[in-house]
Amino acid sequence: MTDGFHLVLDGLKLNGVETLYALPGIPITDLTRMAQREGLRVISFRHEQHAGNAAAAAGFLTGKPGICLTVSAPGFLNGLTALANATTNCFPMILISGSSEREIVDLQQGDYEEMDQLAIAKPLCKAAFRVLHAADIGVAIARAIRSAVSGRPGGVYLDLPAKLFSQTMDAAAGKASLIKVVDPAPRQLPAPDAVQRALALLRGAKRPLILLGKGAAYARADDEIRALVEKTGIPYLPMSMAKGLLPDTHSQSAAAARSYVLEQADVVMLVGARLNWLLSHGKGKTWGAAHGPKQFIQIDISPTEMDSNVAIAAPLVGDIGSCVAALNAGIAAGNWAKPPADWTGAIAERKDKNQSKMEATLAANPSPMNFHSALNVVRKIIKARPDAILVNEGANTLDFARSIVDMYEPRKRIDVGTWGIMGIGMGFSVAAAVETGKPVIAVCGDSAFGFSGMEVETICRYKLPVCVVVFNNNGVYKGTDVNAAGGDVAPTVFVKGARYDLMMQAFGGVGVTAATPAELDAAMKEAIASGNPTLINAIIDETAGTESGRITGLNPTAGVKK
Ligand code: ADP
Ligand code: TZD
Repeated sequence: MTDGFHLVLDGLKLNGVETLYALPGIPITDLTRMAQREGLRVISFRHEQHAGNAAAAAGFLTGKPGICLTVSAPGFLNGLTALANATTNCFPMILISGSSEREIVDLQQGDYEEMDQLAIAKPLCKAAFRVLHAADIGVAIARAIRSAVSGRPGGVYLDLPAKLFSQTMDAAAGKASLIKVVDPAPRQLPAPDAVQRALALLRGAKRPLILLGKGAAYARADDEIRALVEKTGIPYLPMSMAKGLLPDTHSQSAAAARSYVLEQADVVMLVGARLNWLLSHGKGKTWGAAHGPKQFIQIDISPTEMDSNVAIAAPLVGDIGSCVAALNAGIAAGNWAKPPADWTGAIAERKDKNQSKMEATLAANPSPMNFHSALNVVRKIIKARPDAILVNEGANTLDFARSIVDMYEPRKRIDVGTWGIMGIGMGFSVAAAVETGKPVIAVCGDSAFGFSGMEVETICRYKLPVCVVVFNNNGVYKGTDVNAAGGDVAPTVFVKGARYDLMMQAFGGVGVTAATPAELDAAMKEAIASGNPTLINAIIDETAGTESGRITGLNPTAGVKK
């Protein structure tokens, strides 16, 4: 005989799942124990949101759905933020939650942790399934995996009521009921006429631009994308998580002339990037409305992404690997002329000017440190260890790191993503360490770090090579706000001079304070060389930075006297 517990584990193992990001409790405690016994790795967290974020990051980093396992109602809800965030970011993950008895939940008779979890999860993920019979577990796992990774990736919810786990069935029939998913993320070839339309538009461009998004990083078409950029000679801009797809030091990177190229380009090819708020919806001043209309080519696996904000003249629907390969074949077949020299020359000129300005700012050594002088250290550390993974959250800490810290390899930068969500820091760091075995550097604002700070215990418990650098400027954005009415401190201000380093020490990790770039450099080098869990409390000038970083204008009261 077999039972629900074993069928769940066997179904996951059959599909190559190796790690569960979990938090035990009724009714899944035994499932986590059995999982360990069956050879799965169980990474047990202190709060489900971080287990969920870890599963989401694992999904992005590996292309396979990361699995998060939680208890019912409150545990499920804690994991739900991560599931919704994964779906928003197009990361594949599966949230598996135990749930209470259907008969009692549906009659609202007040079961232990009663909640209609399936109904609540549905609008927040790509697909949601509930399993009532042990014989259906195999089908449910197969559908969950396929839903998470096929087409546009996203989050999937799997509801497993407590009673399911102890249901028994014949072992041979149970084994036969499991499904090994064949080709879970099938290639989707673009239509030949759509390829020709895109090529024609690109060929006629005077000021072309390629925009690489995190979909391009996720697609693992690194060589094809590099070939496309280099064969066409078109300047490109990476979105934050597409940094490193080509090294940021690449001569065709237009990142240091971002506003100029967005404003001036006449044909823009989006590769796995949406025209959402992060790209000013493709219109307005940022996009040089005054310089005439632009034409867009968009490569995306989701057909309904097209025309979401502006007209897409050449939609190219398919997986990025197949689409870019088709473009490369078309380019190789014809006589391809590089973009006009006045375009690339004008970009180079602006890049040089902006880069020299940046070098001068980075060279300054103010006391206390500011974002620039501290990030200059991180920049050099990543240059020396391009295989390290950079996790990044905060406001100013995020914006400045994105522009200052060059990335050299694909999928080495994971951050706040489409929602600009705080709290991904430690969950993402745990997954990055577990899934890749590489050193992880988490650069977090002090507010951002606070959302997941308790997971430093998890990092210590599993002895993960994570170096957390908390940019401590005493508050949300800055530490200088004053409550005009007196009394309590202002809502954005924290305890001054907080010792985040002691949090890591509390669990046996290394905790250090760094007040200068030299101290930060030494502490980071030591952390990476030793692989020991480390938290560096980097003291940053509390007057540095701006409210909300670069998106200060999104505050509804921007410009209003407060
Ligand atoms: P960014 O924030 O970096 O601009 P987005 O998350 O907005 O990126 O966009 C990612 C896009 O990539 C989504 O529209 C998604 O449908 C698409 N995408 C994800 N994976 C693939 C893939 N393998 N092939 C094609 N498109 C993909
Ligand atoms: N809650 C969640 C889940 N996500 C958010 N983005 C916010 C609140 C609002 N918020 C931001 O957008 S940035 C930020 C908050 C609270 C923190 C900024 O302070 P910090 O970073 O200390 O992390 P800097 O670098 O000092 O600006």
